Amino acid sequence: GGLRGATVIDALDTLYIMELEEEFQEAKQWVEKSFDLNVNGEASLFEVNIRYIGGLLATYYLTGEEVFKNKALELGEKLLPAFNTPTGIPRGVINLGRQGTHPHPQQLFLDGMSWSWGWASAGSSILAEFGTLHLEFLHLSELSGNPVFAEKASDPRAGLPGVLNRVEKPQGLYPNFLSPVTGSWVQHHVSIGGLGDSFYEYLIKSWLMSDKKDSEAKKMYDDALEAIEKHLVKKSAGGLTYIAEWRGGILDHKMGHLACFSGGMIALGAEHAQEERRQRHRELAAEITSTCHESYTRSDTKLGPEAFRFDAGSEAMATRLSERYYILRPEVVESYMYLWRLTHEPKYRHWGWEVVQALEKHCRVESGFSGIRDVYTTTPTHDNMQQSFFLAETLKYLYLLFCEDDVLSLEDWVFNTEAHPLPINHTDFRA
Ligand code: DMJ
Repeated sequence: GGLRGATVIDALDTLYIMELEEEFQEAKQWVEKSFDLNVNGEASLFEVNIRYIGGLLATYYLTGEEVFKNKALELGEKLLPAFNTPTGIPRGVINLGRQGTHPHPQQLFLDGMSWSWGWASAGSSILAEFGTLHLEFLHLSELSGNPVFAEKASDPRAGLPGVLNRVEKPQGLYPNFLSPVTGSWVQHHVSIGGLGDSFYEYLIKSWLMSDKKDSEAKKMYDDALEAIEKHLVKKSAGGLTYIAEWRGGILDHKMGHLACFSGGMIALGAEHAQEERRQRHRELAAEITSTCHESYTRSDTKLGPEAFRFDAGSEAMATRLSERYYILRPEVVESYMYLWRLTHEPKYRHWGWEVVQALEKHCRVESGFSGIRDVYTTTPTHDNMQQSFFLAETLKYLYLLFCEDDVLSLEDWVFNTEAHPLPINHTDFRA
């Protein structure tokens, strides 16, 4: 169910940046003529925001063409009912079509237009979902002149509810599940990978996008990173630095592929850290990126698994059959791109090139690229799926890794969590 055309919209800015004019025009025509926003069915607030709104906004800023702005604003308005909760923390799922009906009537906390994921504990909202709205929503306010978007995205931390600042954080860490009704944590699972990841990313990027004015976001980022360093950053017996997950006080010595974005984020944050942290964070970013590179080089395909572990004698390798797949994810090359731009150490380009070759060798199929089911075999089978983030992120970050620094300069742009560039904001739209 839900919106169609994720690949077309996620790829728009990549096509534009790569100067693929014909393909871009074809995609634009699809947006003009065939993109239907009134679909009845389940849509993820988070995915609609990062892939569709992010993609449309970035394309608007790059091209100045009104159609992209208008569609982004229209979609943004359709997401607003999800924020209708006692705490202002939005629910994860929304129906963009007919109001008052939904496909899963048995689901909890239904209010007719939005509801919580069936799989998330007790009707909770997810940190990486409600914490990944700020960049796009501030731009929606700026472009529409309507502050409602900025207010909604800011409420969890800054606005009247301010739940995130009030709620007690175990050891300063942010668990991944929060009740949008009571504003308390529903489970004590902390992760810088899936379910947590882009919450941290949007704190530092909100501050950067506000032209360094959103000091609250910066402080939350600094404090969160301090807690992560203290409680989750570990070194393996073989000398590899990694970020573990935390389950109610017990460490799970596992890093998801998703967590590999953190090398880039920490490197970006380090440039703006206080003197005493700067060098330490630069080193941490380089070490994590190197560990993620190890997860690639230790496989037969030279592509990394969905998750790798540091237990039972294992180092940066998947130990479970269910974690051996690679679905064209971008996080490792994303970190290479940031580390290259910030250090200009040639190894990051070499590592990126290894990925290009591995993708060509193992993932290229007749009609595009496909994920693979097992990175630890030289003859992997394909999963016959090309995720939309492959065009939005993986290929864009690889392209930027080999461009000059002034192509989407980090001085002028922040990338949303789906790699859609948004301009650094010089106005005052912060709630
Ligand atoms: C992307 O949709 C985004 O980067 C998101 O933040 C996490 N997962 C995928 C890519 O792996």
